[in-house]
Amino acid sequence: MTGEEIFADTIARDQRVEPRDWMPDGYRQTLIRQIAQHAHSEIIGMQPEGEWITRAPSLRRKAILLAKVQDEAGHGLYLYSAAETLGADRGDLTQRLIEGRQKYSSIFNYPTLSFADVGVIGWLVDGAAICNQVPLCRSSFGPYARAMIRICKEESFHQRQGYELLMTMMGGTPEQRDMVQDAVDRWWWPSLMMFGPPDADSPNSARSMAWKIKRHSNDELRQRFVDMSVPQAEALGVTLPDPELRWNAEREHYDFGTPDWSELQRVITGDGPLNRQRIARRRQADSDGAWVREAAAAYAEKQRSAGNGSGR
Ligand code: BYC
Repeated sequence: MTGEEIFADTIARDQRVEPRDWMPDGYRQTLIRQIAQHAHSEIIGMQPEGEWITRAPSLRRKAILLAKVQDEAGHGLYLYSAAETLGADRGDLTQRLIEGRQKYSSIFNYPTLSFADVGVIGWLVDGAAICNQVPLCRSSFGPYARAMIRICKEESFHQRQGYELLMTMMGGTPEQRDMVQDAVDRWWWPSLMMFGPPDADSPNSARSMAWKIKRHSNDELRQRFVDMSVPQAEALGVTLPDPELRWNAEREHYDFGTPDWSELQRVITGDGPLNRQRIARRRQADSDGAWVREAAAAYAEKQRSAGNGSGR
């Protein structure tokens, strides 16, 4: 069989494509685009919650938040490593991010105004991420699928810590309950936008699904997220800010309103509330860390030449 036939057969039999296997260039480029965007999202996603580490209300909350934000850095590293198996260069991907040539999730361009936002990010943003990412554990590209298994385990812990934080606040003072409702009002619609544009306007979905990189369309996953979130909101005692939200017995799903798609377009093309600040911070971190990368590369080089010198 030719490489092309082996690839088609691997996809048809639901097996994994591995880095050394032949793959169509479009498949490789789609994966690099999606995995890099995903990795950038994890790294930029450290900023909104990271801003609250020094202002966490207790030592326990600070320790939990530190661990969570550190996990996001780890997710970024697994994903950049998966992209490297496709021939991408990590430094080049970072450059593309800070020059605005590659995207990261729209959700991280909104401000975190109170500590309730930390809980709502855990509940809704990590919840949306889980909905989107659990099917990616069965993605056709081996290194991506394997990275997602580990990431999903950690995301599920993140979601629980968010929900537990919100439960605690909802059992507190009226002001605390108002903070939670205000955070839900601000994050609900942007969370729905995390799944991408509606299927009719999603240029990449059909191709990605045929290659089994994506297993479900953007709208299918958005519906799954709404269905999952409504009972959780009821248990928490908050109102989701959508007057059109109601159970549809015929469809056996919740009907819901239409997100403002023009807002998603603005945010993913660099004009959201905090895009400039997020990228400026990332650019600063990249230049602050340059000496560490240089020192690590010089050390690796020295080890290599010492190894060569001793005949190993
Ligand atoms: N934000 O054809 P479409 C996390 C772009 S991090 C920005 O539907 P596709 C977490 C899309 O890239 C969560 N851009 O695309 C971290 C494409 O533009 P390009 C991140 C978006 O790829 C810290 C164009 O719009 N998760 O979990 O088939 C703390 C057309 O879209 C967005 C992932 O990245 C958006 N919302 O589907 C807490 C998951 N939506 O690239 C949590 C992996 C669309 O052609 N990624 N675009 O210039 C995916 O599943 C898919 O890439 C998407 C989009 C569903 C996002």
